[in-house]
Amino acid sequence: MPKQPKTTAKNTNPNAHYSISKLEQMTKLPNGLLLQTAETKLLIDIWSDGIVCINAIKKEHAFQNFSYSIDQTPQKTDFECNVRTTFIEIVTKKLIVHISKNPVRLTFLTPDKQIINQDDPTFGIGWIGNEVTNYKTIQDQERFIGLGEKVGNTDKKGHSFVHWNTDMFGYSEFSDPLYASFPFYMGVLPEIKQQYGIFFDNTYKSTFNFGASNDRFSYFQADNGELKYYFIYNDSIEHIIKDYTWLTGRIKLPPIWSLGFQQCRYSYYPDTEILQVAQTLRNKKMPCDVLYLDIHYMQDYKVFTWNDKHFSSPKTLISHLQTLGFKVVVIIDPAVKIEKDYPVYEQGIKENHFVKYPDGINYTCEVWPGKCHLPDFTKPDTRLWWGNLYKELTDMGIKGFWNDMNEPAVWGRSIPDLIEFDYDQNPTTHKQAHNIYGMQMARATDEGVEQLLKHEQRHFVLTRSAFAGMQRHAAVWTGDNCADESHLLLGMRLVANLGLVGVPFAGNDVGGFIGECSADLFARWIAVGCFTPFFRCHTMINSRDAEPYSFGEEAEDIARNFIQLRYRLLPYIYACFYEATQTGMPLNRSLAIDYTFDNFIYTYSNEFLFGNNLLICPIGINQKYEKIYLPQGEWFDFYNDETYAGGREIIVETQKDKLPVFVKSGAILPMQAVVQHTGEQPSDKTLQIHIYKGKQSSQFEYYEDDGQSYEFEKGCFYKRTIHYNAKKQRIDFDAVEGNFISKFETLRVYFHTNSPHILDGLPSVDYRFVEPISSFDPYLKAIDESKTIKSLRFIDVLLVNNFFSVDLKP
Ligand code: MIG
Repeated sequence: MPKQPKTTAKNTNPNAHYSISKLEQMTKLPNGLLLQTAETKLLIDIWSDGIVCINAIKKEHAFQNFSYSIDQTPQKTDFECNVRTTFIEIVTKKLIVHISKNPVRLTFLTPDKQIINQDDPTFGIGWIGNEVTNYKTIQDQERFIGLGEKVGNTDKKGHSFVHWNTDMFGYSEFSDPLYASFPFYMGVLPEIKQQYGIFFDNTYKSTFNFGASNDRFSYFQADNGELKYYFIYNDSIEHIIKDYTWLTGRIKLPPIWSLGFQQCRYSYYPDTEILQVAQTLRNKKMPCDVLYLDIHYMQDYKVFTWNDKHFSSPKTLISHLQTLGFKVVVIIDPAVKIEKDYPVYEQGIKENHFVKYPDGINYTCEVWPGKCHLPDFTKPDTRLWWGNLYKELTDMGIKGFWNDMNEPAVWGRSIPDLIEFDYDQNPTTHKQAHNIYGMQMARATDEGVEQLLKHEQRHFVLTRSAFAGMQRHAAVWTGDNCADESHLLLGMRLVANLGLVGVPFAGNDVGGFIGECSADLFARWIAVGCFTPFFRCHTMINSRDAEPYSFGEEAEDIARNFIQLRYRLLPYIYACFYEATQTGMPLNRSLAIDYTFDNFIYTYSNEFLFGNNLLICPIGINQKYEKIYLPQGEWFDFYNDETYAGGREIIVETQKDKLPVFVKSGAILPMQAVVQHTGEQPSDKTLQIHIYKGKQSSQFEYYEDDGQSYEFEKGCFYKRTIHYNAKKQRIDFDAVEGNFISKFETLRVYFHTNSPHILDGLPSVDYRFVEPISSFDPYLKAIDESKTIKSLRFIDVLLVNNFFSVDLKP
């Protein structure tokens, strides 16, 4: 049972901290309880069996009842409310909320009375002026994971983080805050093998302290606003992520072209330069789907304009690139240049779209175009207006938009706090609107473009700034990183952390934005980037060329290998994205999701699973040997099928052209032939299914559709579960659901096993996932057999829609 809380005397000093005190009044509500003390009100709202919303405010305030993040309404939930002499107990099917009366403190328990989370008995929820904090007891051995775009290791214990979206050019391993805020974390309790999630729904500047500079408590705190949080309890991290993304929304199925390789720089111009990049990629057979136009395509950096000197006919350019199989993504920043007769400016003034000082004067800042006004994306009319401005661009055939600088970032880096925002008819200041600004810009873009494309063609939005729930609207990249090894590694931690907070579509600038990559580092970065959901090379103005063919022959071969691998893996990747739309599960899975209570994974924060089946161990190129960790289970070396028992560290030799990747035994990995872009039909219409022998049966949900329209909403998809039956050594293909016709006609099942003799009699090939590096250099060694799978057995069958089985025994 919870510890008996101490009582705190109310302090009469108005500058002092005070905590919620003794319960004075209690009202039962259909969904929970309203508790009142002398100074405060506390609402307990049951959202489902495992989700409870707690909201504490000062008595003189009213509950705001508004959130940009939440995308759900409470579910009708049965619960009991037992009122005892010293405490109240709310009991749902999954959870007990124990509320002591004097003072009012909360403890969350499992149905069998194990404490999962508990207010600090002395301080609980308290205020200093308007600043509000919830102090929590740190449980034995407790770990803290989540918070999204935050540096550091997976376990954030002993550290403190701030949420205040910041343009952090050239951040370091220790920088905080960065561009995006996700006030959601999960507590892991190894002692009792339990876990919970807390989403603090407050957009003011907030701090999360997991026992930094004190040995007494953890806390979350905001400068102002409500102490409103959702407590989520479930039986695994995976299910908590599912619940959290049920609350705050999940990604939409992206257009498949956005899952291909993307090439960017600051900036390609004029038009002939970007055409040349396109042509070179095609000539060199380096698959690519997307090219970017950064700020130099605009006239004087004015949004929604074109520089006609450098881009005399954008429409022709876009369709030319289209015929080469490229999509174009253009950048759009929030700030609007103050310039007479510039239509966006004139309309903005006339229709009142810009944020203002309290005296009604438009706020003026300075960014790329010079003096600018900022649209108020927290105002519904302004979002509509902004969304429509994309019309000229969508009319040209552009379906991808990149929202940068939306923290918002302005020269001088400190927007005065008194600037006013609509906040969807809850007028407020910059203090409350700052963190939500980027997400609302991305939302305006997303909703506008979707309207313009009439919900016929899927589109893509990329944002730098974000807040919880942003995943409904856009993908995110982690801003201005540096071309050094530490950034390659820390980038992977950022992407995995984003995955923990419901943002599966994320990536880093491959090759690093600032500075110049060595050829070896670039080659390694492409290999790692191939296993991130958003896969784009980008580099800063005034830096050397950074296309995958710009680093010499060897790096080019390695880059081609991994970009090709990306395309071969598309059937797997697309199915993983589909899963993300259904469950919120990320593509880059922190090992804390599946191996929550394995202490070792917390010292290997760079490693992650790509989808459910591939273990990626990002290592640099500077050391000759590196230590990696294989979690429990059995693992196949991706390149040569050597098998390893997991639950231990192993030492690997660093090889330029081999990123350590392992496949989980029992894995089902659908793949296809290489294409140069996703719009190209594979010449070989074979769906390749790689099965990795395991002791346990497994399954994979295969998903396919046209990759670009919304017809799937009307049943035009092709979905089937593939089962690997370990005992019978058989794979079963369930009957197809949906009425899309697969682009594959035949099926080849590859069976990976460390005891090949069991398959004697089956045809076999020497199989490679990556090609040998060409011997352009007479000193280079001949073909390296360590990247060949010898005599890989396979079975060919016709792909049919009904249930069928493939026997893996000859
Ligand atoms: O202050 O548009 O993070 O990706 O290339 C720089 C120019 C503004 C910052 C983005 C970067 C982009 C650059 N932008």
